[in-house]
Amino acid sequence: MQNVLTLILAGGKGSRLEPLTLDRSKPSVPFGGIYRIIDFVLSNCINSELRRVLLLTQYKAASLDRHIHLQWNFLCRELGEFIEVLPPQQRVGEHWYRGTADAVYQNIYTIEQADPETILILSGDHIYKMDYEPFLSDHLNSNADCTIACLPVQREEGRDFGVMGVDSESWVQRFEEKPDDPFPIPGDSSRCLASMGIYAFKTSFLFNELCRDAALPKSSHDFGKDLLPRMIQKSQVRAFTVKDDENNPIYWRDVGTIDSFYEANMDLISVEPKLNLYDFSWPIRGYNPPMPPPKFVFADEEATPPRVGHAIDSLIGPGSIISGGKVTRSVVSQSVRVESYSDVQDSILFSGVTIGRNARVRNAIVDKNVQVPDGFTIGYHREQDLMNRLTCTESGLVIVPKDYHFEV
Ligand code: ADQ
Ligand code: ADP
Repeated sequence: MQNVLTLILAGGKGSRLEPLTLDRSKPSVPFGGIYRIIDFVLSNCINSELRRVLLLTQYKAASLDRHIHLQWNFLCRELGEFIEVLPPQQRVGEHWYRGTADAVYQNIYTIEQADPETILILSGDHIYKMDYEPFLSDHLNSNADCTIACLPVQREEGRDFGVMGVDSESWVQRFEEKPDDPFPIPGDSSRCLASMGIYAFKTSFLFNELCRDAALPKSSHDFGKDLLPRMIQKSQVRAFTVKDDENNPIYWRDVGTIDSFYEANMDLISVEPKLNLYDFSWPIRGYNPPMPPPKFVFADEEATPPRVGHAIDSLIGPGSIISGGKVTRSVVSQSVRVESYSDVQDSILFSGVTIGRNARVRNAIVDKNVQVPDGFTIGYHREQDLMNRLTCTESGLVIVPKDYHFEV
């Protein structure tokens, strides 16, 4: 792992996650109560003993930058360990990053300084737990120029990914980025092999490919669209199917839409979640503020009217107080207040949210610092939610943007 430099592509706009990404990039969107999306890939790196990490940012990076400086500042530079944010510096050309390959190309001098033998490229947008060691070992042992991590997915889902065809020894024969009609895995007509956007490269090979691509005027300078399809023509590109300890494909989600973001959060509160945060052998590091444990007060079902200060089937973050209100099947961040006689169901509340007395909230994602006024409802009357100019999805979710003020 000493000779590996990890680059995390963290510049994605995440427009399909708006309004959650109006102020922040997709990797810094809060997730699962105390985490940001980026915390999953960074935790995977630390747990896999990868301690030389550069994050390539671009779009609205202030929130991500602050998060990294506050929460991921424990590595020791003197020992050659770092997690460092590289904002676009326009050092190689006069433009911002074009595609993902261009983001790497523009930082080629910084990468050279670390002098790695292998470059691991990851995406900052995904929710998953993965030990990168078996993947990197396969890459080194097979002497591949490039190895792509992949998972079998349903064929229709393949339209959102790079899809690969491999021979019996896992060498890639074919690669198409987001094909209209993804080609199946031989012998398994319902599924195809999707790229996870995780690549291991021999450094010298990657540098050559990046320099060649940079000179091509028609290239969009993207790994999936340009470099990988070109590379498989003449190089040794390998596919590695990622499996868990029981030899099953791992849980991995690109939470690219509001619906997939919501579902991945809701998975966490199921009794047997697909992504288990309570597996202490693979800790996910989140925001760890000096805050007291969550508190639940005023639970009196005998009172008239009954007061029910409790939460069930939910995650509740530190510093939150459920004070006479009821929270069901919800993910609640830190420093949230749920006041008396209120009712929160099937919702995600980001930090600093207050749910006023007698308010009712369901099927909602409420972004930071929103005060839901006393007696207000969200998720019950679509017309009222639309009138308040909240985002309403076809699936019935309502999103309240950060710092939104309700007119009362
Ligand atoms: P997409 O996810 O569609 O497909 P893209 O939107 O380019 O590809 O994002 C890849 C990663 O790069 C994300 O983490 C994003 O945040 C980041 N990123 C995007 N543009 C960037 C830029 N200019 N600078 C820095 N970072 C940037 C890719 C592959 C597919 C593969 C899927 C898996 O192209 O082949 O199947 O990922 O999700
Ligand atoms: P966002 O809306 O994405 O939270 P911020 O810039 O407010 O954007 O927060 C980005 C990062 O800074 C997060 O990691 C958050 O935990 C941290 N942060 C924000 N405000 C504070 C604060 N007052 N004290 C400590 N950390 C903070």
